[in-house]
Amino acid sequence: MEMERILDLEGRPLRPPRLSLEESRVLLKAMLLIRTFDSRALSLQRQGRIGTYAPFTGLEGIQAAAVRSLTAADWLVPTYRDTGAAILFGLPLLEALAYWKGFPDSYRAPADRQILPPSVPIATQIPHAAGIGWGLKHQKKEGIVLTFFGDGATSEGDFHEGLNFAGVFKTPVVFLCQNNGWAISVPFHRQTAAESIAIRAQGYGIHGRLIDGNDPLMVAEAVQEAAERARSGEGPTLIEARTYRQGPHTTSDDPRRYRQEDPLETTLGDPVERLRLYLQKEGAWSAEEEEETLQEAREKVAQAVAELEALPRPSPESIFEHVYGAEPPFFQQQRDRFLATLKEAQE
Ligand SMILES: Cc1ncc(C[n+]2csc(CCOP(=O)(O)OP(=O)(O)O)c2C)c(N)n1
Repeated sequence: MEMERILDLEGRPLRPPRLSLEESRVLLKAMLLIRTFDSRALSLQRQGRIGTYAPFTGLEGIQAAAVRSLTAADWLVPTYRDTGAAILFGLPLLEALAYWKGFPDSYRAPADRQILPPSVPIATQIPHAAGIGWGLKHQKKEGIVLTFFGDGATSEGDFHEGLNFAGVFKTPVVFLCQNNGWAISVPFHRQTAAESIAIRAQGYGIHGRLIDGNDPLMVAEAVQEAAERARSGEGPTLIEARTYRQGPHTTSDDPRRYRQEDPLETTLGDPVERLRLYLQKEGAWSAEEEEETLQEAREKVAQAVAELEALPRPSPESIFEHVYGAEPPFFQQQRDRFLATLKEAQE
């Protein structure tokens, strides 16, 4: 299976893209917004103003290009790495930041957006996505599901169960693997002996596609086509988007301990840079426009940070909220013990 790409590393189109120049400009602006968010969030963590954070710099092309195919009828099923996708699908910046600051009732989507809370246990969201897709089909509702996961997630049983189920029941789901080459310190070649993740789609009887994830025009096209297939009843697609995580796995990780030089960095380049070069060559992007976009993005993020820091501290027992609809007795006992320990410590 060949990796598909539209833009080369210098932003030259190898074939005419499906996206118009105006659509590509909107895409670049979206990528710049989430890149600005990501670098600000990383600084906030380093300053002790939010908790652990999972950066996505280098993956903006995938996240921004993928969600542009979603409508209000659709569902986004993200992981901890997909804050950018959630923001661009409508999650308020404040909700995203509050999640990383540990507010238990954060990451709330607006009423017209269906975004699941980010999945931290690896791959558990894959069967959720398959199940939501099945539910939509069963209830004859319009709408499709887009779920993200990493290369490491494909070694979990949940990946097999989710894709197998989706294949058998032809659920309207786009399974989007952001293969960033690493699962923390484990390199991709230790995940599978298969030549790619995309090729494994064959084993599930579903459509598979291997694409350059640092080529935002390619991602936009592949996800749009997968979304169209899902909407027209043709079932799920597994897309493997090859990419490179520029930062650490999370802020608790130091990649220099396991990753010195990575060929992915040079063979895939930077998604923002590639789209920018393309638009500049087409005369559709200028340095002034970039500065304006970044200025606007910085203001939006600064506003959200100010709102975040004005929020009242959540009470310690709020970590017990939103876990069960009807609380079982052991859970109530846990809370009582927790509060008693807290009181003891305070005294
Ligand atoms: C079930 C489970 N096992 C282990 C972990 C610890 N863990 C957190 S992230 C991670 C690596 C995931 O790698 P990948 O799926 O490639 O996603 P990436 O973080 O690279 O986006 C692991 C093993 C976890 N969160 N959940």
